[in-house]
Amino acid sequence: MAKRYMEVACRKQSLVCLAADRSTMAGLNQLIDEVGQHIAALKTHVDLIDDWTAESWAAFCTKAQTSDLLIFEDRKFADIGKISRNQMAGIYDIRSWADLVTAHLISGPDIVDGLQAGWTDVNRHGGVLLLAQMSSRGNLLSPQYTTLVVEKGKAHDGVFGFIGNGSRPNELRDLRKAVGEGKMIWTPGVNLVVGDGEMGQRYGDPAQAVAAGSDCIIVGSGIHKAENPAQEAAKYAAVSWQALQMR
Ligand code: 5BU
Repeated sequence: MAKRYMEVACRKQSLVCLAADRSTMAGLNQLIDEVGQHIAALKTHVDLIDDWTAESWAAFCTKAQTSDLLIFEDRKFADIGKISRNQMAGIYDIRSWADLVTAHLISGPDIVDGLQAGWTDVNRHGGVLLLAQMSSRGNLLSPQYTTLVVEKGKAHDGVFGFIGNGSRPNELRDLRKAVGEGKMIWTPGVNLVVGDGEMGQRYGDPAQAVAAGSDCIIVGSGIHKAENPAQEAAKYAAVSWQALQMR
């Protein structure tokens, strides 16, 4: 999964994953049409769409694949293994279209086996990103918890990387030290305008995040709320690519 992502990133010269947090199918489709060429992955929250249908979602996923994008459902699974496996199915059938998903390790390592079994059930492969840190203020992922998540995640083939806190480069640097070079770090909480965001979100500088060891900057409102999303996405792509080359 890491290799697939880096191949796309190199083709597009962009380490940007777009957090496509729009609530209508039309809004989502428009966003991909506008910024698809500047981003390497597409992050979704399938359960926040008002007019979701299986057919419109399938068409949207085809559009994403045609735009050379990995599809990442940020579901933050957290239940026991067998339930997580079943949650990969259900009405949204995440296992059939998502290339990667996020999970907490709070319930123990079997959650990763459950998610991998979900993909196996439909003869697909996917990758899990474990939440080692979060970007929101006051979150309960303590340094000790982070250490344990990294320890368990590094030892599991089904985990290709971790979520690190993009709003705090120092935390990211520590995370990179603990992770080593074998797995990826993807980072939400980045914006060209650094500081506090809505409802406890915090933003750090995308170039600093990449310099500190991030392999992918996850950008939401910085792109989808911009007056000119394509122009903004191109900016984030350039900044991320330049920072990667410096690193
Ligand atoms: P923003 O608009 O750039 O703030 O969007 C950030 C996205 O990243 C949003 O979809 C969140 O669900 C997601 N996110 C986050 O902000 N912080 C985290 O720690 C994790 C995910 Br994990």
